[in-house]
Amino acid sequence: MSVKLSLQKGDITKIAVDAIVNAANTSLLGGGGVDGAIHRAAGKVLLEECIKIRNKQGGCKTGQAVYTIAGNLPAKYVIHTVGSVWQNGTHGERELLENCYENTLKIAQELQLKSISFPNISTGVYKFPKEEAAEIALNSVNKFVKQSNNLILEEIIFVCFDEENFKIYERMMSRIF
Ligand code: AR6
Repeated sequence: MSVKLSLQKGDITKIAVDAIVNAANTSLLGGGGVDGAIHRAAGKVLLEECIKIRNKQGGCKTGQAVYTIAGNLPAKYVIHTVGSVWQNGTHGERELLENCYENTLKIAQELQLKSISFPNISTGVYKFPKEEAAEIALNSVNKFVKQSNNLILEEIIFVCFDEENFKIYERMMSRIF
């Protein structure tokens, strides 16, 4: 079965999928942006689960991913990944952002998830240029899907909160896929 890739504008906390992805930070203790919105909507169980992971492995490195249950969210799981902070592009920012998508999708496969939604990781507080971040997101997902035998995922949704990202994704998705 081939995977369906789609685009939505809005709030990722409202989407009922097997997993939503959180653009977290290395502390896993929550923050602003989409991270704050996810923690607020999920309730305190999310922070408690993140603290358990912190106690076990000391947070989450940039480009890596971990998962928790999703508390009050309509999703079943939250996969927390830490995007790269944009500096000037010479600090491995692109590769690290690519790793976020790849490592998140690996977890989704391990959990045998059928649907997942991604926010535009790193394009808020972390200031990654939006065009480049979108290209990396779409190319990484495309590469993962093409390389996987026995892909369990059936639907991947890119969720754009701001109009600028939405327009970029709209244009790029028709070109890449
Ligand atoms: N649903 C979907 N996307 C959203 C939502 C939402 N409810 N709210 C914001 N966005 P950011 P980053 C979009 O700053 O750049 C946090 O404090 C937003 O428009 O959330 O990876 C963490 O704790 C933007 O396009 O994440 C970290 O410290 C995108 O989400 C740091 O920010 C990402 O913006 C991570 O920075």
